[in-house]
Amino acid sequence: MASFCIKSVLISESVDPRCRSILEENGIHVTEKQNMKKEELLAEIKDYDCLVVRSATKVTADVIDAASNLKLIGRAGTGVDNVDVDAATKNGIIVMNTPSGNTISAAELTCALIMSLSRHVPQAAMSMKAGNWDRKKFMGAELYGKVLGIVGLGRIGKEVASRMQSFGMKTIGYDPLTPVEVSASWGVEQMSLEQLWPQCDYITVHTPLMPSTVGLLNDETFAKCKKGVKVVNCARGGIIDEAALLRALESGQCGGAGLDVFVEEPPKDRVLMGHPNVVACPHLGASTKEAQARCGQDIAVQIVDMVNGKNLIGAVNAQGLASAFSQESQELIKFGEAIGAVLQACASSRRPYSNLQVTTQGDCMKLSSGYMASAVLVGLLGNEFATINLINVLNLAKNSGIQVKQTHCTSNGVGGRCEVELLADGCIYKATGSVQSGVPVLLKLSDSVFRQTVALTGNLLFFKATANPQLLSSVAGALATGGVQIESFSAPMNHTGEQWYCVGVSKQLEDLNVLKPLVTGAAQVTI
Ligand code: 9EZ
Repeated sequence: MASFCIKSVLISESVDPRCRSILEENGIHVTEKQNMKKEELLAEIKDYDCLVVRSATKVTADVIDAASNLKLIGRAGTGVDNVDVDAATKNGIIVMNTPSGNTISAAELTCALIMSLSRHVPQAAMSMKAGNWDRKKFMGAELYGKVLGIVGLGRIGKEVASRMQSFGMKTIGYDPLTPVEVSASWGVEQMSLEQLWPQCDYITVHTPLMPSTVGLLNDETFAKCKKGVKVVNCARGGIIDEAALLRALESGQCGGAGLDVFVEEPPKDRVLMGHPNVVACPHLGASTKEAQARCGQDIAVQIVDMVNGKNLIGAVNAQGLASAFSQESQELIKFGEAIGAVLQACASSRRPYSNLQVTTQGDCMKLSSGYMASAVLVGLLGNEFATINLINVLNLAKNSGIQVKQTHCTSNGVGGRCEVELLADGCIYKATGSVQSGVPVLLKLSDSVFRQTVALTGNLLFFKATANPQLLSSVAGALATGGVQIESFSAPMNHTGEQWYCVGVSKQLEDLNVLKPLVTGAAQVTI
């Protein structure tokens, strides 16, 4: 996609130096400016194609609105909590994170907190520093033979499992996305949360924060746990409800909590952290040299791979578009945009658009089935929204009341092709085309099948008329009078009734109305 050409990157925080060098080795100009005030960032950001941040830069809607050239926001880290993803999506900006760079560090800190809870190491160390020698107070329990419940079995949950298995813990878990056989192959027995709660001596959460995971541990679920259960949250603040946790600690229902993350960071209310059975860290999950180095490198490699059309990894707001960034897709996207532009020209000022149906057919169109409707919409709506692209076009279409339907069917004899049907102000416009030898072509417009395929490039004039002996010469005459030369011509196969014709022309006709006495419909487009 031409619009994802990235030439300049602003790094607004301390990110591993390999990030800069990887970007520069790939011909991207990098500027590093740390500790900018908001006003400075607002002024600076407009010059760049891409912004790379860690956690300190708050990429709010006003920053995004000031960023007139921005195409990509990259976060060197897991999650995008400091980026307004909705505002970025509206502006057609991809938001990307590095989902795997922190995995080992987050898993290791989780294990450190589990061990701290079993042997009271932090409390004992504080007691020693305070001049005490208190051996009774810090009686612990072995992890060996105890049950660890792992809620969320992604990368981090899996690494926690293998580490705690080496301590002889039994690992059970739950995840809505990981198949039972997959987790079983790493020694984690999956079950429902209802079955899991009462079995656990320890529970650790490794889920994203979303409506279904806010307060996953709450008054109700704590009540289903073993008395004295110990819990760890190194994932996101709020997965364990903080007020319910404090109540469970006070009643003894919860025997201890290891917390690295909080609803508010830093937390103003210190009561929870002050509880003697709470071991808390100031969000240190990713705070290792190795994780920072990996995330810095990962974000640079991901940006370079995306720009080179090799791969799309870590994007959070370009779902279904991954295949659009491959080299093979560039022609298919151009085709979709071209056919959208043809329909836009044919529908002229007929509004509103109410329905768009895009049907891809055959193996060579399969790759595009995830984004073809978006590509067509970019061509169709391109004149109406200044900053339209594949990232934001589905949102724009939805907000304009256009129902979009996209289907793919395996080839039924015909080669790869794409049919598009547009309902505009009650009128149906249809176009069918494909990509032939790398060139987007139109095969059919409404019910007119072209005898020669129409290459969708340059200036095209379409007109609808009933065949008659004077038709072509009179149209040619009108074009000549307008100073327009004919470069190609495509006639319909069928000559009965009203049919569409296409003329490749040297430039657009200044006034289409000169064709009015000769034809029943006309449209022109430049691709
Ligand atoms: C939700 C989840 C895990 C969970 C994990 C992931 C999308 N998603 N949801 C509820 N990756 C446990 C309970």
